[in-house]
Amino acid sequence: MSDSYTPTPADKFTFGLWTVGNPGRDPFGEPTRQPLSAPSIVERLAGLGAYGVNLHDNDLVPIDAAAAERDRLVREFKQALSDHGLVVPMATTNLFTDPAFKDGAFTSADARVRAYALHKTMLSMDLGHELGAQTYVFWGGREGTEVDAGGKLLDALSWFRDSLNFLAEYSRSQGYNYRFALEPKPNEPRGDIFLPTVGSALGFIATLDQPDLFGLNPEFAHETMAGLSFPHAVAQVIDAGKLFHIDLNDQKPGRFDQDLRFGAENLKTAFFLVKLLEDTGYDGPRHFDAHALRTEDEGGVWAFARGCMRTYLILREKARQWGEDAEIQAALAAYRVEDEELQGLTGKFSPENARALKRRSFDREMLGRRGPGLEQLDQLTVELLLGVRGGTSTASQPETEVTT
Ligand code: GLT
Ligand code: MN
Ligand code: MN
Repeated sequence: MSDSYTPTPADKFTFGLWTVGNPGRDPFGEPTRQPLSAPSIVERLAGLGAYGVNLHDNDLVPIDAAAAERDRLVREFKQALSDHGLVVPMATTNLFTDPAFKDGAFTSADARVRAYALHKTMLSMDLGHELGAQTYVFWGGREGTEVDAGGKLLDALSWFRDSLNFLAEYSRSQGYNYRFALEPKPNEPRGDIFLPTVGSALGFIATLDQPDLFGLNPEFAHETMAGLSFPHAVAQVIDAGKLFHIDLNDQKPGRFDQDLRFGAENLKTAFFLVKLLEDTGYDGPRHFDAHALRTEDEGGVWAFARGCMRTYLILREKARQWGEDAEIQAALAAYRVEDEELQGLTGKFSPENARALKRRSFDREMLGRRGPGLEQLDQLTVELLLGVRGGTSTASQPETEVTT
């Protein structure tokens, strides 16, 4: 069945091979689903209206594959992409599964591991480029510690910086011209991961040799795990001109990284996120870094994938209705008090503006008394989301006559 919430490639929805391909393993239990081959994932995602598929090197090519095996897997994957019209907008390196990386990759205290991490990442960047990827993600899952007795906190930041500078130069020297996106996460699998939040990553980028090549890949679940608001984090990333990619999913605060179906848990937050992305004209991929519940069989996996995309499209439509809802817009206009003269004085410093402001008297009590109407504005938003306002309201539909 197709309706106006059926995705098309123009919506730019992407999934990782590791997301729909997640077999349902967790730290306490074995996989509950059969592995899916990369070409079969491409075929199914295309059938659902996705735009692209992303991958780690080892999602496609096992870490110990011989050259002939690698070439066959890459060839078959490329064939599936061209048969089904899917693209690979983003690639990344698995620097977390192999035991060699148990105490970090770029930030390992062992110089041999740091060198191996660079070696593996360059080969993975070669693969990503061969597949057409333009964004390269760094999720430093193992870059962190459980104990700080090793005394490497400052060294780790410096090793991390050297590695990113090295790889940015490698990209340039090869003509790959990747844009790099750092993905912060506060913890898991490490007790504490370096660059734990969006704010930390933004601060770190400013210390790199070529900061313009680096941006963010913020993830809904990761900021939520840190007890932070994802729309607030994304707004700061947009303000900095650094939204290079985005990982959409959902999460209960205070839990392990759940990677739930987009919109499964925090619908209102998801709504304001979609509204932010759409209002600000984000035109990159909407990547769902989530996976089906471990309870599900393969049918559940495709229901999950379809659900992520449908919820995004439904929220996008809700955001449009919100912008056209007269009562909501009136409440919004009342909330945001304009004062041309004062805005003229505060917008930019000049000695005259400063003098005029200092001379000015303010009715402080009146300012404190004013109720800005946020309860009403938020309730209108909730009612719109619940479908009792505007086009979806049954109350506003004319009654149909029942003939017997
Ligand atoms: C891993 C992690 C994700 C990252 C992926 C990219 S791998 O699944 O939980 O948040 O985006 O390396
Ligand atoms: Mn996650
Ligand atoms: Mn992610």
